[in-house]
Amino acid sequence: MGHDASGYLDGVVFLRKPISSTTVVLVALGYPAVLSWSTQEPISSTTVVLAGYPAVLSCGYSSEQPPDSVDWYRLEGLDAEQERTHLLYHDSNSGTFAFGNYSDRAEVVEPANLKLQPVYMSDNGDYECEVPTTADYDTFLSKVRLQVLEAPDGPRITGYSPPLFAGQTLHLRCESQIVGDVRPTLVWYNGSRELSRIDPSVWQPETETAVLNYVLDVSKYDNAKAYRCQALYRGPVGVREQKITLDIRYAPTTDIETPLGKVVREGDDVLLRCAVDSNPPSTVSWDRLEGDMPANYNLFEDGRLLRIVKITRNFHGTYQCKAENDLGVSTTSVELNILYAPSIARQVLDTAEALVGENFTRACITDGNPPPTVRWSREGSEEILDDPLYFSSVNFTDDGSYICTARSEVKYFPESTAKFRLDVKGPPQIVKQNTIFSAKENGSVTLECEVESDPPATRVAWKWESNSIESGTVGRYSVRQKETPTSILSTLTIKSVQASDFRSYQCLILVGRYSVRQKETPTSILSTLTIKSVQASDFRSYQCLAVNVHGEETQVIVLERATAPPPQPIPLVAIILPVILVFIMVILGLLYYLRKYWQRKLPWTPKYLKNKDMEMRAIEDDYLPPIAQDSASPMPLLPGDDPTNYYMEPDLIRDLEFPRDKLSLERVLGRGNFGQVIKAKAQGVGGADKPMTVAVKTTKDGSSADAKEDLLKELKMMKLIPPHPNVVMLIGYCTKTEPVYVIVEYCALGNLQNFLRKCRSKRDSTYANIQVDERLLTPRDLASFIWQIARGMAHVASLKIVHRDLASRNVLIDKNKVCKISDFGLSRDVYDTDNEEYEQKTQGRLPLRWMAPESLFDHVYSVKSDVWSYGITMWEVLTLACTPYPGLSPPAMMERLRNGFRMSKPVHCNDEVYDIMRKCWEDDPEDRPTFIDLVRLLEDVITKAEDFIKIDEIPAAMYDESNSKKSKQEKC
Ligand code: ACK
Repeated sequence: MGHDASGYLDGVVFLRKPISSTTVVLVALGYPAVLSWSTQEPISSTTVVLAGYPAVLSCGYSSEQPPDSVDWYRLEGLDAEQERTHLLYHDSNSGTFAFGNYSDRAEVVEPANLKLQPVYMSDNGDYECEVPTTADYDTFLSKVRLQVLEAPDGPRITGYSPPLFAGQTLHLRCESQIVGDVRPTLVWYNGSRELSRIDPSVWQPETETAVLNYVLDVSKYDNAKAYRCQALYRGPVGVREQKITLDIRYAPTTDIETPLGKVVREGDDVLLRCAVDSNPPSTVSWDRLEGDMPANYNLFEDGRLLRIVKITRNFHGTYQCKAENDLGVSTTSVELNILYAPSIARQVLDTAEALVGENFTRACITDGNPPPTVRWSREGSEEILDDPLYFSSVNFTDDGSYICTARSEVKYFPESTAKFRLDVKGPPQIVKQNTIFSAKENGSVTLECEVESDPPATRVAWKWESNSIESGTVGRYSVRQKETPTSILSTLTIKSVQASDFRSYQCLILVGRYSVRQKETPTSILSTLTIKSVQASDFRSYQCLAVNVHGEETQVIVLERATAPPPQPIPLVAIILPVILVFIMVILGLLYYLRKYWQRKLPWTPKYLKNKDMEMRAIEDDYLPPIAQDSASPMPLLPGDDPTNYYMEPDLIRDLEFPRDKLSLERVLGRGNFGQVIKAKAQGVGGADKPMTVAVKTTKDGSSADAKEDLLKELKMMKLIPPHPNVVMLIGYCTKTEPVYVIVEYCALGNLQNFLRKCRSKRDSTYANIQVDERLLTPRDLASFIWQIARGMAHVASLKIVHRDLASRNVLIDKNKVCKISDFGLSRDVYDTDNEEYEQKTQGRLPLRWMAPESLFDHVYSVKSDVWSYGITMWEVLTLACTPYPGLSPPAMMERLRNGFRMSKPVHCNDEVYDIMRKCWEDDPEDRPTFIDLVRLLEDVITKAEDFIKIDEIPAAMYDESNSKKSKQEKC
């Protein structure tokens, strides 16, 4: 048995199994195949084909002529004769007629074969064809079998059984059927990315299954990823694939997203999203590490989105999200920064009371995020003050309102301000007005003392000797107190004025943006002491004493005898007296000039001064009280300085010995070689309850007996001087035991020379701006200083005392800028070691630059030589304490002086003032004015004090700080 293989063998042909030894099965994939026919065999051929493919059943008929008709039958069983169904009839002329479910898929292909397209599994079975032959009228019959196979299923993936855990290795296997020669290409994909492939050529003919493995180390990133295996079959089976999606389990990881930011303003909403990555999904929870969660929060997206509505500052802090699944827990936190506008604590606004001299601090307590910068200012002043506000020693001038401003670096936050009042309380203040009153004997006078006090003074009294009157009349004396009504200053401050604020107001306590502050001005009391029928003993000093809960204040008020109007000259006296006077003066003048002439013939040399006799003389002349002893003395009475014009107060020559244990020494104010000045408190001065601040002059430990002697000499001098506002007042002394103490009134601003020099360094650009202790030093002050010095000296001169060391360093100045002549008869080298003004030419020191020519060359001292020194002191005041004769050495200065040289006019003072100075420097002492003349001349100047100093012309170098580093000799 053979077979005809001349049919269509294009494509893949596979042999499943032989039906019999004579059967050849040919299947053309997609193409018809013709099988040969053997009449003796019931089944001539079997056609095997995959379902869905076309199949051609070969009739086996062959002839040169195509048959006229062909019939095909489906055989239900082997006994085909009885059980066959007409499937198709083909007539070459009239066409093909197919029946049943073959009607649209069956056709006859030349010569008589049957083509079914496609074949179904139900087509499985036997078929018969019948072709009538015209030649022998016979019929050609042939049986064929059709075997329909299922198409391959496509690939199958094994090796994957979820769940997997990150870190495991996965062995994937893909296998797909090989059906005959229908062999697939296998390919692994991850998404669209090809991972590996295998070609059909590798499979052996007998292999039934194609296989391709893929090994993978899984991580959490592979979760939910699709892995595909494709089997690519040629022909109608085409591409088959299977896909797996990996399910990888892993513990959560978290992150927090802040869509509205981590830095928010108070009142804003906050959104925090907890981004969780986990498999299986986690449960999410939120927490605030610093405490409770805000009340007004909501959760969305299964708890992952946290929304806080209108957050407030107290809910700043760390927010934590926590995610948890079976495999673990993860937390992440975020710091929420809530910005808010600056505000100031209420207590900053509280009014404060401070006592004079106390320390005072007020911190501006603020709140705000970011923390605001804080600064203080005083109401009405531009000056910026530090926080905390601090006064080391509160003064009445510190009384006022202070404003704290808190400003945020965040520009859109408004600044916040708070104002408080500092109410300074303290002992009463005696408002300095007139401290010298004058009256005529038998007349009446009213002394005034004005007291300002906060809190009000509880007592204002007048004291002298053993008298003390608060009010009422005692004999010729009556005291009255007049209180000026207390006014209340009420201010209303409105912040951020708005349109609605433009309206009328009542003085009420208001609320909200409005604040009311009230300040009571200190009570003012004018206390007067009226003395009727003034008697000689009334010309003395009185104390005005004011007391409140914080302390007391005393003011010494002096009643002077009024200068009597010049007596009406009797005509005879008017003629004779001048003649006698002129005669006496001519004689005296002649004697004076003769003496001077001879003395000037002796040249001055340092050698001369070294002469022992001269040394002794210098010391004596310099330090012994130069009271006129006889008519030959070169110290004439001052014309106008009437010796009866002072009243030696009995008190003062009385014993002023002071109990040493009532003195408590505080600190040294200044020291010299032999002596020192100490600030002290004296208890019980003038019967006062409160201690009084005083200055105590004493010798230093180990100083010589001479030093003590000098101090006692000065004391002796001071005991002779009744109180005068412009002369430093002797308060008492301790002489019974060592060391000797001389107690004098305390002058808070120190000596005038130091005071003026201090003013220079504080000078801004003009005199008007010179500041000392926050007080302005004005041209009027300078005028007042020289006037006061003249007054003090007039008092001294009236006592026929020659000072002999008048200079700005020997003038003290009290807290009210009252000048006081000091240093009477005390050796000048005792308190001022470095003082170059005393040229050390002898054992003592001489104030050469202040000395008049007659004192320098003839060692003659008089009130008029004090007038010379006064002229030099005036020059000092007007130059803010330059050293006289700047740039000249002492010998050069003396040589020039001998030749008539005088210091030139300081550029910034006017001619009128310079004229006064020059008058003091007249060669002839008699040509110099008296101190009383000087007081009057200066009074004229004071009335036009603004012209006194030409402010703009002050040489800047004079006040240069570097100048203060020069030696005193070089100053100016
Ligand atoms: O300029 P001062 O502080 O004032 O330095 C000197 C220092 O002592 C040496 O003389 C000061 N001084 C002298 N007497 C008094 C006084 N009565 N009150 C205050 N300070 C005084 C002077």
